[in-house]
Amino acid sequence: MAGKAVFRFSFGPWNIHDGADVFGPPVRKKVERAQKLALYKKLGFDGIQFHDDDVVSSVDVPHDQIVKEAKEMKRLIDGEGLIPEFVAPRLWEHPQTIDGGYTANDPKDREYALERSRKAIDIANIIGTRNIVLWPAREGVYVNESKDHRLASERFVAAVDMMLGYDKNIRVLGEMKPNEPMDHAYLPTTGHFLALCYKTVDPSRVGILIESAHALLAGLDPAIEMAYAIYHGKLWSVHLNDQNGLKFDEDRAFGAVNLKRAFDQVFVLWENDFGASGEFVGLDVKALRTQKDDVATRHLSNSRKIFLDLVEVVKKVDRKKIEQLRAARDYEELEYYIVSCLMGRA
Ligand code: XUL
Ligand code: MN
Repeated sequence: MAGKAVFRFSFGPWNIHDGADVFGPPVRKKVERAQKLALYKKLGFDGIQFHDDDVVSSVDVPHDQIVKEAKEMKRLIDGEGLIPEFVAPRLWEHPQTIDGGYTANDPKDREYALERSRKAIDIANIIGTRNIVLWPAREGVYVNESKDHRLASERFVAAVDMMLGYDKNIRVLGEMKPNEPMDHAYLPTTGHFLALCYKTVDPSRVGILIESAHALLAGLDPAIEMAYAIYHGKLWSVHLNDQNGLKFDEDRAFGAVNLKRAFDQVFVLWENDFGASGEFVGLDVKALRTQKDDVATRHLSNSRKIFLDLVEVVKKVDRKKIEQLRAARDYEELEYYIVSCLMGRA
C-alpha cells in the first residue's frame, strides 16, 4: 500500500573521511568530531549511525569512562538535533578480533566479542537507540578447514541470543556482505541472516540492514533483496550506495554507476512505505580520494539528491501502464518505458 513512505536520511561519521586507503596516506585534513556533527543538518541529514568507538574514544577502558563519554556524545547530538539510528560493535580492528569475534577459535577472543557487544548495547541505551547493527566483518574464513562451520553457525546464534537476553528492548540488525575482508564470510547474504533470525530466542527483535553494494558483491539485486526482507517485515534499515562490478566494496554515490538499479531500489522502498515506522534511509558512501577538502561531502549530498530526484520519477511512473505491459508480457516495452522515464522522456 504505497503513499506512506517517509524518507529521512542518515549516515555515519566514517562517511566523512581523510581519503587514506590501503595504498596511500590521508589526502585531506582530518575533520574533527564537532565539525562532522555540525555538517549533518546542513547536508540534509537527520539521523546519525555509530560504531561503538565512534561514540566513545575507546571501549577498552573502565565502564564509568564509557558511560561518561557516551553521555557527552548524547549531549552533542541532542544539541545538533540529530537522531541516533544505531550502534555497531566494531569487531574487526582489535588484536582480539583477528580471527573473528563470535566465531573465533580462541574462547578468550569469543568472550571479548561478547563483552564488546554488551558494551555496544550499554552505549546504545545511553545515546537513545534500540538498534544494534552487526556487520560481522571477520566472521568467516580464508582457509576453509580453519573453522568448524556448523559450530560457527551455532556460536553466531548464541551471540545474538546473548544480546537479546542482555537487554529485552534492543533489536539486532544483520548487515551481510559476502567477502572483504574475509574470503568467505559466514552468513554472506540477507537470506542467510533471515534464516538465523528465526533460530533466535526472539525473532521479532532480529532483522536486516541491506547495503546495495553488499548485495551486488554477492551477485544479487539490491531491490529484490530489499523486497524479500520487507516481505518478512524485517527491512529495518538500508545502506544505499553503488558498485561497479564484482571487486572491492566501492561505496560509490547512490545511483552514480547504474541509475536504473537505483530507481528499482527507490521504487521498492516507495511502494512498500519504507520509513513509515521510523526507518532511516542510510547512505554508506565514500568520498573519492581525488576530492579536495572543501568538496569532500559531495558524495553524501549528491546521493541524497539523486535519491529524492528518483522519488519524483517513481511517483510519476504510470502504474496502469506497468500493469498492462506485465499482462501483455511485453517486458521489452516495459524496460523501454522505465528507461524513458529515467531520461525524462516519458
Ligand atoms: C562495511 C560496512 C560497514 C558497516 C557498519 O562494508 O558497510 O561500514 O556499514 O559497520
Ligand atoms: Mn554499510
